[in-house]
Amino acid sequence: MTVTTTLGLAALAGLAPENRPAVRPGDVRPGILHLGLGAFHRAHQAVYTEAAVAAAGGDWGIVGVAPRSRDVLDKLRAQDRLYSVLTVGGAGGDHARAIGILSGLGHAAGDPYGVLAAIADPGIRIVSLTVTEKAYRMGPDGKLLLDDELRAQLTGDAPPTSVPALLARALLTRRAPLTVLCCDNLQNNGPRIRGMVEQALEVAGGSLPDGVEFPATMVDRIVPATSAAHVRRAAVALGASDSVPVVAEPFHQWVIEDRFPGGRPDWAAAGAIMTTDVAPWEMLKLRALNSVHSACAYLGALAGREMISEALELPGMGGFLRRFLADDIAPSITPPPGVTVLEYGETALDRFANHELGHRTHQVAMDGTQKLPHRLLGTIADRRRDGDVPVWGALVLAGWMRFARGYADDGSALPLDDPLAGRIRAVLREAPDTPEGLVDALLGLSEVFPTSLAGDAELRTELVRWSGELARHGAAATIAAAGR
Ligand code: CS2
Repeated sequence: MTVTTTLGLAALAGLAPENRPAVRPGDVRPGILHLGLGAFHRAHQAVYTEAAVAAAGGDWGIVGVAPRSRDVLDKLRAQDRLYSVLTVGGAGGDHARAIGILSGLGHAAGDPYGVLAAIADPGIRIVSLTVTEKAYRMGPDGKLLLDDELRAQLTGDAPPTSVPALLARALLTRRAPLTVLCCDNLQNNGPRIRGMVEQALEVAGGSLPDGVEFPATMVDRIVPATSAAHVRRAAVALGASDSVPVVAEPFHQWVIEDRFPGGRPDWAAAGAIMTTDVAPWEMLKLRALNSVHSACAYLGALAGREMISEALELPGMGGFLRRFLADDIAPSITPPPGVTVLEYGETALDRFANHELGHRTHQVAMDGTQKLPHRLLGTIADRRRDGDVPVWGALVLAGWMRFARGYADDGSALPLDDPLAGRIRAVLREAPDTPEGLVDALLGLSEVFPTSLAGDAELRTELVRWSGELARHGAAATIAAAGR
């Protein structure tokens, strides 16, 4: 099927009613500035916010700011700030809907002062973020990782293009009530970002003004990178070609701590859970979903599986992941009322099995040093505190360690896409290529492992044992045995 129309305001009237946006770009005045215009934001918070405004009104248009690349910005501009969300793997097949909640666009790398001016506008009452773990420039203890360049950005000697500098420089002058809403997969994300911003402000020569809140959130929707095939499918489902569609699973969830001094959209009207305590949700999601995702990614990539859904089909993978959930994860967390870890885990496994998503193991494997402390190391530390050896969690960690060597089991290269890739390569160059050498070298990364784990002899033994199994038998056979 050939689609001849291009998405834009002029194309909306020709779209099927169920594919049209719930609001038109420009009709809603901006109230939110969002840093991080990637696929996840566009398939999650933007969709919730559009539905909230359609249901309950309010000036809550989103000014979308791209931190680095301007590619998406230019394409969105050419489409009157419209894009579509293609939902795949649901009962009714592909479904695409245009989203019109973007009320403005900005570019942090190209025009950081424009972004500061936009945040200073009292009409903006929420600054939300999806910039991934590494952009916050925090160590595992939540301390700001200050280098000369970041210091110069904070003191005003260099343009504030990084996230800590944008937030700190904006808050030096911003007075009206404001909420900073972190929507990244960080443990205790709101308070953690607050601590980072306070440190950044101190370097910038200021302090946190009154009336700024940092609520915690739990965000959830699987949103893989959009492939060329997804672009073609989105055009067919939408009835117009879109150069920047995002693809997502049907499932979505958002739990938000309700502290918004400057007001907020009626997200509950769009299905979000507004609560006073996000922690049990956040813990559940990081530990029982994200860590299981990482397990599929590292062990699947080692076994040569390209997609998460294919990794899940490795013999024994399901059995192993269920043991990981039951033996290591469930005992270490208290889920929210009415939810069990095992049922939640089963739902996560069903979601990972969605073949239509085309979610690559290499994508989820990215940034392991930034992700694992939030999703896996807490489970391991809690089990060790209880005097237990988290056998399956150790296999996942050993999987990451072996992945970090840079080779799959068939000898093909694996990408080490991680801000600490240089450090990892350097320590591995010096280490003997043995299970002990690998484990000791990587446990020695103090940016990742707290001393309580790095110096834990029993944990080390377990990691060395699994590393040996992976080296001798490969990931596929190791998983087959673990899941039997
Ligand atoms: C994934 C997440 O890439 C990853 O690390 O585990 O992006 C995951 O898809 C989302 O958190 C699901 O909400």
